[in-house]
Amino acid sequence: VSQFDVFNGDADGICALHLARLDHPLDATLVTGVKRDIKLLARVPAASGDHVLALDISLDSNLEGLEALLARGVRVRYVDHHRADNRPDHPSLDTLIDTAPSINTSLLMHTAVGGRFAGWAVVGAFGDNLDEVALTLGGDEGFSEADLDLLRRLGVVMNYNAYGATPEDLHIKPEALYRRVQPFADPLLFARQDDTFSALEQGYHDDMERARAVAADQVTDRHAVYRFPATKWARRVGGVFANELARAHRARAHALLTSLDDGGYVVSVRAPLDNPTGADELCSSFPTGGGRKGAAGINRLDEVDVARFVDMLAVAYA
Ligand SMILES: [Mn+2]
Repeated sequence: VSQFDVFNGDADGICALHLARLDHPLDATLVTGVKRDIKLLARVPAASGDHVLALDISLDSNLEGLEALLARGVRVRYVDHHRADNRPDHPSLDTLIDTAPSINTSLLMHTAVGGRFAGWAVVGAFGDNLDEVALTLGGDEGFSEADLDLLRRLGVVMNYNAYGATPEDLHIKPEALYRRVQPFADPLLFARQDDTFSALEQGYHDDMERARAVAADQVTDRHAVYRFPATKWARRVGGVFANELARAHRARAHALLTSLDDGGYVVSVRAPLDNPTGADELCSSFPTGGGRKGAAGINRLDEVDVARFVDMLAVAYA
């Protein structure tokens, strides 16, 4: 029996996998990618009797790959917080899926492992901008304010590191980042002892400085739209910059359009933190869009559709 661990390359995906394997160590083949590279199940070469753990990747987006695995006799455990309207009813499929906006995959895994190694669940929650949940859980676990600040910084840079069009855009590829955290049951020790954290934080600050220098395309009390150039730094920092905007303007929806090399844009949408709904529906009305209620995206928006998208954003959050 072979084990395949399939996970989103962001903080949530890496922390969820890390919790699962700290709790139950197994030698697994890793399958992952950049944050937007979510159709991961289709490339899992599992055979009859093998086991797959799928973390933090939309079931709806992976339905074809999932059904192929189940048809081949593979057992699949699926833990996720993205919309899953087409969950197959199959005896070899075990799902733990919750789309509540205050839940993510590492928090689901936190519960699944009985609350062990909770620091990594706190990191995963901070990585998804779930600061209130992270502070509550971290406080209950006895972390000091200084510890929580370090866990927050770690979550932010692990999440930031997953953004890019391809793994070549990233400072460190998600599989390599997981291998770096793998020896550390305590995220505070990882942050203090492994130089990956300081390297990521330096890269993060350099990219954010470039992002903050960009003026908004359009801004009202209710929504704002930014356009970024087709550069590595823009592809890396866009998602985290959108989170920063969301925190700074809680009543406002934000859309960030990052230019693609061959024209068009990749789009990140953040619903207002005071009203964290509708981002998935807005993005899903475009062919390559999807995501969660509070944060969603479109993989390709053509220039000709930009005006229609901006109108829909304005209407959705009027
Ligand atoms: Mn996630």
